[in-house]
Amino acid sequence: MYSQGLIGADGSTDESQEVLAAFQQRIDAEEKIEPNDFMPQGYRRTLIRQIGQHAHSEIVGMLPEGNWITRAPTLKRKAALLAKVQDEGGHGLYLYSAAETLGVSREEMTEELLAGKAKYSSIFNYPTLTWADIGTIGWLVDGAAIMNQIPLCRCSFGPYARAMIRVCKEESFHQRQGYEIVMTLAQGTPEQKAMAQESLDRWWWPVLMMFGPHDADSQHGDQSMAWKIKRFSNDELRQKFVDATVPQAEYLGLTLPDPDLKWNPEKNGGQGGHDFGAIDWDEFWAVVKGRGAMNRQRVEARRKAWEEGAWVREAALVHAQKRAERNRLMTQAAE
Ligand code: BYC
Repeated sequence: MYSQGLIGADGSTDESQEVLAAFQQRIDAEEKIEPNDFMPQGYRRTLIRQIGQHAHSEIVGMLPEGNWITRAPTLKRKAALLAKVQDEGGHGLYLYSAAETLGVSREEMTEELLAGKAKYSSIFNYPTLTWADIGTIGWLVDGAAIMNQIPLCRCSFGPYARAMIRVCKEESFHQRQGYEIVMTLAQGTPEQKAMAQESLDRWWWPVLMMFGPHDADSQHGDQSMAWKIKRFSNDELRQKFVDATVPQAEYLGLTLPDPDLKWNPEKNGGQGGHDFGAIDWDEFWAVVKGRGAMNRQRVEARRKAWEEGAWVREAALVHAQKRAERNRLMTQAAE
């Protein structure tokens, strides 16, 4: 078993240049790296950090939307929201399983989260104040997640890439149900349209922060790109997201809260793209470091679930041991 020191550690690695070059050749040849294959320690640590944080994000991400299940306006909306939140739980489980293939246990990852050492996405530290927030989260938060996760389907590490294929299919349903909620509100009464706009005003900038710091400040970006864990940089994905979302907002008749947003035909190597305003990185880092509106409640909710679920984990373990023992005795008797 690998030690807890693996989690959250940087991508530095101390294999020889020859070993690293041979591994890089496999990566450059687009071969998938599987759990039992050789991999540099830094590659393993980077994956444990990213997949573990991704798993935590999915599970913590159930909380802001779960908050609205009992208050959904119709039975149809409630059923869709319930299914979406359950999907997020499933995503967390695939991702914890993918991380476990790298030699870290779910207990270790959870303890790191509860100790405040492992991160989860900054976006889930904002509160869901109105029903419109449920639409906005589906449209924009899941929309940003898809932009980030489609390239992860081509991640060099096999189990992560395969998990992402199903996750992305489900995220696509989530994005559409969110967009449809916002569209209903935007085409509804003036009060409903105002609720949709107010929600968009609050979520737009935090959603842009989801993609992580600018490339110049991205600590892991270059190495993760070289190892083909990430296929696009943080800024590239953020730009693609803005360009995809502007026409969606126009179609809804809503205004993105950025006076500096404008089409720039020179951008993206002459293909054109949107210029947009400056992101408040002080807010981002404050939220990442635990000072967001909901950080304390989110971690407390996870701690409570972890402690109250201890008996389930113990019971499952004893049950598995009993079954293994029964199978052993039956095999012995048959011999
Ligand atoms: N929030 O060197 P960088 C979902 C950290 S779930 C918090 O660029 P990297 C959904 C970063 O971890 C969405 N921290 O890092 C679920 C690093 O700190 P550490 C979750 C962030 O890894 C339910 C430091 O900043 N998606 O969509 O190369 C309902 C420097 O950053 C954030 C994933 O996890 C952030 N936003 O790139 C609805 C996708 N951004 O670790 C929806 C997988 C950066 O050294 N992850 N940091 O302490 C990734 O693609 C990459 O990890 C990131 C960051 C693009 C997020």
